[in-house]
Amino acid sequence: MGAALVTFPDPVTSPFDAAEASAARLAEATGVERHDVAVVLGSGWKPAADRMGEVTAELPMTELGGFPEASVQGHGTTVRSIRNGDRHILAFMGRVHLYEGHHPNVVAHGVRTAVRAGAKAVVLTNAAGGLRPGMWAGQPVLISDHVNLTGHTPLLGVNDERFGPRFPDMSHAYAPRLRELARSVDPELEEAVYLGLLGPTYETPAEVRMVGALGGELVGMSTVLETIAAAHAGAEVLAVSLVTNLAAGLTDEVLDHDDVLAVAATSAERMGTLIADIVGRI
Ligand code: 8IG
Repeated sequence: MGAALVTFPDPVTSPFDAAEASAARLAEATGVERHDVAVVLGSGWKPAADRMGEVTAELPMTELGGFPEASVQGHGTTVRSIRNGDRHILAFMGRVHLYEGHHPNVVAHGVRTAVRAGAKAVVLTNAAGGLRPGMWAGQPVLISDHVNLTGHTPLLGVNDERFGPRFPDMSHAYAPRLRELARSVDPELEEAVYLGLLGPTYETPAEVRMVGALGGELVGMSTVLETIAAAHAGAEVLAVSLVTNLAAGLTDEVLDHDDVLAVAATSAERMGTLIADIVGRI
């Protein structure tokens, strides 16, 4: 008799089972039974992880199962378990994007794993283009709401009631309580509507005008699917964009990812403190 072939649940066909299995691996690998808060660190936000407490474990995301191989991701993204007082923070040191060719359920797998690992709050960070007059490169902005124009959703297919309802309410997707808490940490934080596109191109000038006409004040290529998955699963979401450029067409400058990263690097220190302070109070 051959041994039974044991396969890891597929986040595409069994997102709940995959998240449950990854959460179990996380508990085993970190020795932490439950994580209280999850943080997803996007471009330019990684230094924030160094300010959130004592790192008690760090492992490649691929070790949890359900995440794309490192070769596809380009570099080995890790996940950290961080102790802050009596809190356990789960920090993803990067994310998976739709434009890399991944299924929406793969994009949402980290957030779902965090929720199954116990996280009641999910903090999402990203770099984004800013459209609202007065926005400046290096400015952190709270996301108050979103427009999902990616054309995708992590809720496609048969709904798994173990996560949440078929038709989740999204009127408070970005938790008012957490936004208030963030503004109590930094009263100068502005709020804006984030419009999510597939990418990977930045917008043409006509597309920037479209984004503005549709109510977008920030534009980017991430976050919206993770917010949908977290809200569906009943977690509170806080999301912060670092404005790294004025959206194309609003300036004469050509958008370059290196410029985006340079702005992020300049702001890293401040963003780290901001997120650490917020996470410490959630
Ligand atoms: I950073 O201007 C960053 N990410 N779609 N547009 C889109 N994504 C972005 C932008 C931008 N800047």
